[in-house]
Amino acid sequence: MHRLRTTVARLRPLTAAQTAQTLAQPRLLAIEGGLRTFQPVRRQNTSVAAEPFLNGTSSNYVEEMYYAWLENPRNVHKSWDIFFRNANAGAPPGAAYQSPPPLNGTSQGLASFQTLVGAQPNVEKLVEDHLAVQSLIRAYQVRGHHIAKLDPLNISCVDFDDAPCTVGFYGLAESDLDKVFRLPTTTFIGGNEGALPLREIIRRLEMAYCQHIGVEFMFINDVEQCQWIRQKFETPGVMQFSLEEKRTLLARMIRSTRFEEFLQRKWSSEKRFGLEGCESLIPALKTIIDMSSQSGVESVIMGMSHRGRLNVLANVIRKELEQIFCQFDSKLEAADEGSGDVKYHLGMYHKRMNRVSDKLITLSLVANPSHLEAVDPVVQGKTKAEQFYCGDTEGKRVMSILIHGDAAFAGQGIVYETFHLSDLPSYTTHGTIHVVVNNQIGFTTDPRMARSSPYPTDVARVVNAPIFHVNADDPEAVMYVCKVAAEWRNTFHKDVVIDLVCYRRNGHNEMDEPMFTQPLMYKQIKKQKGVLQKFAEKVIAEGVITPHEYEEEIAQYDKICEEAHTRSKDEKILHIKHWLDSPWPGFFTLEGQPKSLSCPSTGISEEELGHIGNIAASVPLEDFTIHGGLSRILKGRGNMVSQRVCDWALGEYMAFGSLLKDGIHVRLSGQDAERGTFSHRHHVLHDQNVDKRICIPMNHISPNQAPYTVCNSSLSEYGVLGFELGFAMASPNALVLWEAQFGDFHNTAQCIIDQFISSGQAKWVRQNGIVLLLPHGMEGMVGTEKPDLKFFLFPPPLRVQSTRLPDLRGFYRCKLSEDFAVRQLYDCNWIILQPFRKPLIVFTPKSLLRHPEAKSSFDDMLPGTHFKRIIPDDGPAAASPEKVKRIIFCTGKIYYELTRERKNRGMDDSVAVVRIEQLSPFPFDLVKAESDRFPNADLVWCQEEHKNQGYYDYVRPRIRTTTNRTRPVWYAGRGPAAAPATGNKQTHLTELQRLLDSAFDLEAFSGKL
Ligand SMILES: Cc1ncc(C[n+]2csc(CCOP(=O)(O)OP(=O)(O)O)c2C)c(N)n1
Repeated sequence: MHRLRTTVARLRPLTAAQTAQTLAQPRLLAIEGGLRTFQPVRRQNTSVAAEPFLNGTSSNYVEEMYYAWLENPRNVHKSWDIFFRNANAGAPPGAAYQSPPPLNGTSQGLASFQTLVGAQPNVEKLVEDHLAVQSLIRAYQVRGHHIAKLDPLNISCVDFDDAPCTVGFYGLAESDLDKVFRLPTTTFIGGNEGALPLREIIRRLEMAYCQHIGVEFMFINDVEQCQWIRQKFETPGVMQFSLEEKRTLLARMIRSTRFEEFLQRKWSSEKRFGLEGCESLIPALKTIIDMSSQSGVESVIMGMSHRGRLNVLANVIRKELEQIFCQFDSKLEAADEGSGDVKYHLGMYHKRMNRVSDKLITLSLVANPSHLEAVDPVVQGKTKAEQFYCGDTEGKRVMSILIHGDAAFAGQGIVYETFHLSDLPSYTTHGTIHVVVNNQIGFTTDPRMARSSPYPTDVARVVNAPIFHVNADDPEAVMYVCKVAAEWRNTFHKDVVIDLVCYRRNGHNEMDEPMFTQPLMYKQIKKQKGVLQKFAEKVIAEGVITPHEYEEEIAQYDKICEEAHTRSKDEKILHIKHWLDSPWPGFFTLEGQPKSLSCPSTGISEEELGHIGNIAASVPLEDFTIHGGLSRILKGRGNMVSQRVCDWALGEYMAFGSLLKDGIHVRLSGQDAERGTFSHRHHVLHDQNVDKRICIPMNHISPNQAPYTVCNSSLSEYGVLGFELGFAMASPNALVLWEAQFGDFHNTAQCIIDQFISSGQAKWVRQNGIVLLLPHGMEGMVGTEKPDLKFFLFPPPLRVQSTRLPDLRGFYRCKLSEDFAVRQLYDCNWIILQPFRKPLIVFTPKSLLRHPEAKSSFDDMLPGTHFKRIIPDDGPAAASPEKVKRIIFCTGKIYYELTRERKNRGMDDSVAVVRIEQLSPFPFDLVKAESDRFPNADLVWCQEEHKNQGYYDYVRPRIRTTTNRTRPVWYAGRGPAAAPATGNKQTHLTELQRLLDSAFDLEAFSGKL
């Protein structure tokens, strides 16, 4: 009884508010294979409120009874039979049931009671007892995990329930334990039995919910899914394994454990972030992969941090051991250029036979930076892309697994952002399996200081993902939850979390002393028997394997490691490119070289321009009513096409449309990207009369075109940019663009820019052609933040070589080699021999979207044309260059202010304005040509951004280099400031006028050297 008392005390029923909420929702009830919907209001004619025993908590139970009675009146107790008969016969509210008379006498009600239902036992008590049992079952389902034995150390200090409650909560007593109770359809503990004694009910619930597995799922608002999970964990005897399965499990535990031991023996003073304390991660992942492969998955993409990564590479992905071991040799020479990365960050890709399913499977582990969890959205994007390219619209062939640390999972906001992508149509990967290595510590910080939620996994509840907590010291329980998780994903294609509750046997890394900060925890850990040893003892006792066989298995794996270690000594060169997570077959020559070093013309034919332009100006669907304002916009586009000019929006159409026509997939994603934040794009048209009917004209360009994906994203930068970067990683033959709402918001995704976009190639020899569209420009009207991108926040590698002309062929001889620009792109990051995919960051316009002069002629887009790295002055200044007194170099929208001011001042022939369109790599060759063209001019850089926030510090040394530092480069612009812009329109205009004044004052800089 004591057990019952404590258990029941901790399993409190729902609060009244929770109950009311539950009842307010229509629910599905599974009935003999079919589904039927019912409303919370009973079908009986009798009013619920009028029945004295029917309250919020009882209505579930009554519904159960009612449906059972509908199937067969004999299914329920006689008292219920009479009650439902009376109710269905139209007994008035309150009359279908009446309390039995008090024992000590008669009452007026007795006569009518007997008339209605005949002589009854104590029906009220009966109902209450059944309700109590029902509540108890539900309480186990909801909160059984609170009392499950999840912590191998038994030190968890999570206090789930401090409210006072007693066994009386359910009205159950010891004397009820042997009474038989009918089981509701919301439990599977009965197996084939419909009723059980209370004692057995509790025993089975304890077995299902309170052993080494804690199942958190009752928050899921889908009855079918809850029933599915109940069945998986409640059905008696469901967790059983064949001899073969146990042997495989043991073999995997041996590999996992002995691998770490081997590394420790050989390199005891090297950091490896070992898995000791959570060795069951390896069989866990392998079980998920086996199950998924059996159900048709062909590619698994994984992301994880440092903990156990080498072990995963060795024993899950099966990277050759010698390749791993040789990474410990610090004298090994790198064959590839770039910085390389530490061994526990590198990625991997491997195709192999899965022995359980007998099917081929590709496993990849995405390279990642130190920044915990940053890789999560990248993995999701890559997974989505692979699904997209193989036409896997339901996630049946490609899936992702994300492995997390407990502290990082709870602490890093990117985890939440990634979860919120999980069910969005253009971002879903149709279910991710998350595995948390919950070693109950983050570096030196205890969970009670590291999170406010009881579990590190609570973040997953926002997307209704079931969470399976499991004691990682029980490999069988781990294997079982992994099987269920894989089945869950395969059935519902939704995220699921496995929380491996474990410990960390060593410090954060092998050099750290954990006793400084967690003395008691580590005293306990020192006493803790290793999980392999415990499991081996168990299976030997069960007769699954003999001690001799066990020893042999260990010796065999140790030998494999030793032999690989010997081979690793022969490795003389470290090839980072052997650690690629996303190879691009066909993109390289067989030697891994770029197929071509020339950049073809990006121009397209007049006919194609006209065709795409007309699509952009039309609604290609019949009977589709667009908004009147949009009709005007489309008409305007039509006019531009007939005048052979493009504004930015039409230019975008030409670029995307021509690629699509050539079979290249284009994907544009970002907040409000479909319409465009500034209402210029309108790539998705909405029928004004039919709800959710849309038209994407870009998908009507040609019958054989590639599909165009344009999608509004969740309001996230870090998550969505990471996702698109991952998408772009999967294939070089696609244009993947991410657009920030306003350019300055990119800095909430700075980690992706710094850790992946800027340095990914140098660290991981991995190319990526992601394009960032960042609306930028100081308009003086939308507050202090919106206008400004801080140029200095962008890829530092692209900002090198400021004082030295790049040593590229021909340049020193001042002969402009044709492929200078292409070579220069290759050379960023100094990785010359890679194929040509570079991230592109475009500072896109805002007010220029509608500026009448910001248009380009079709002539600039015809075959033979290229992107212009600079746009020279072609006005009166260019006609007589020797008369020009000043060259103003600039970039972006200030050009239009400058030319307007120049005209107003009548200085068209004395001042040349040169636009630098490609800031990085810096177009030294073309800038040099311009400064040479105007030999008598002084050189000025003009920018609208504040001095410390724009480009001046970047361009000045470079422009000076083009003149061999013989000519100074003056500055015309705002002074330094902390905020990106003033919030005051008038101040903005005054600042602007001041900078224009100095730009055109030909005396402004004289004598200032
Ligand atoms: C974004 C980020 N912040 C801080 C760190 C430094 N750091 C490295 S590991 C670690 C603790 C991680 O704890 P947990 O997620 O529980 O994983 P564990 O190391 O325990 O396996 C910290 C704080 C980091 N790598 N990344």
